[in-house]
Amino acid sequence: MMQSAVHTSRVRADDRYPSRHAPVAQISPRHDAVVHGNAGSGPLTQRELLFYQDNGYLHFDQLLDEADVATCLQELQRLRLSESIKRADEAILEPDSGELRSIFAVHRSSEALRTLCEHPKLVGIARQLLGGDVYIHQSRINYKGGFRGKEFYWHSDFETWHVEDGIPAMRMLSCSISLTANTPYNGPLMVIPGSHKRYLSCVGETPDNHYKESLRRQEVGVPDDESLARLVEDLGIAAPTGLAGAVTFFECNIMHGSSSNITPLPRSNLFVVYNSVENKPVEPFCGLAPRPNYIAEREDFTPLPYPASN
Ligand code: 6CS
Ligand code: FE
Repeated sequence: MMQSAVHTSRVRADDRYPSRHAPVAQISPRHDAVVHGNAGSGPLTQRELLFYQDNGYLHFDQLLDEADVATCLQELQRLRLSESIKRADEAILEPDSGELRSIFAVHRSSEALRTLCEHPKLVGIARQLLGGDVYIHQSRINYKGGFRGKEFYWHSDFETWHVEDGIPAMRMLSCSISLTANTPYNGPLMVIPGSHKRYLSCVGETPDNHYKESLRRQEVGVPDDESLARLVEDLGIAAPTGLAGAVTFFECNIMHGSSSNITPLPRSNLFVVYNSVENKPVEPFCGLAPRPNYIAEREDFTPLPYPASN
């Protein structure tokens, strides 16, 4: 009794998804809608909306033109070879090899990548799923190199965005754009279909400046083994793959991760996180200072233009 009083006292009254407070993990139901718009308000059919509603992701084998994606891959090669980029705060290096792992806020640093992040096909789908105007909460390239590209351990993005960035509700999504082929062998995105309907609270307090560690190798804000086993037993795993130009939209609370890449074939993806303008961040629920703006937007909530003028 005493103990739970101690723990609950640290939970803010406006925190609808407490995590990293209690000494044991908990699985609780989701409180928010999954699809916030409707058929007719965008390019997705009723069938696609229902698939997303049930599974928490939606995959398109060839949504974008090869040419658009090829320009972005060239841009990635340029960024990857630039020493100044590697030294920038936005660049995240692998913990052991020092190889480039991610570059954040690429919609701010690269014209070509910004253009792709604002592509009307992507914005149209994000607007339909999120029910209206959206802005970019985060963008990044994950360069999972060949031979020794490291994994991203299982996590719900929302858990981190809620606890560390202060995003109040599940009204955001990620879009993963394949810049190289994602095959069953080179560490593609894996999702647990349907896991977006359950919220897994995590054990362990958030350390100061957690992002400096977590973006290289995440250890706090990941599910415990028992909860993860339960999810997979109930729901299974899907790993959508595709050539460059394939796109996977996935709900902010879906459990996902990816394995390391020991093939010689790099797996490079551009990730864009769209958030509803009605779901702007408040103070982080962990009580610590917010993460830098290049990881989690909290200054510029200008809605992305749509329909675009092209
Ligand atoms: O902490 C973050 O915001 C990021 N980390 C991971 C492992 N996935 C989502 C997100 O980009
Ligand atoms: Fe993630």
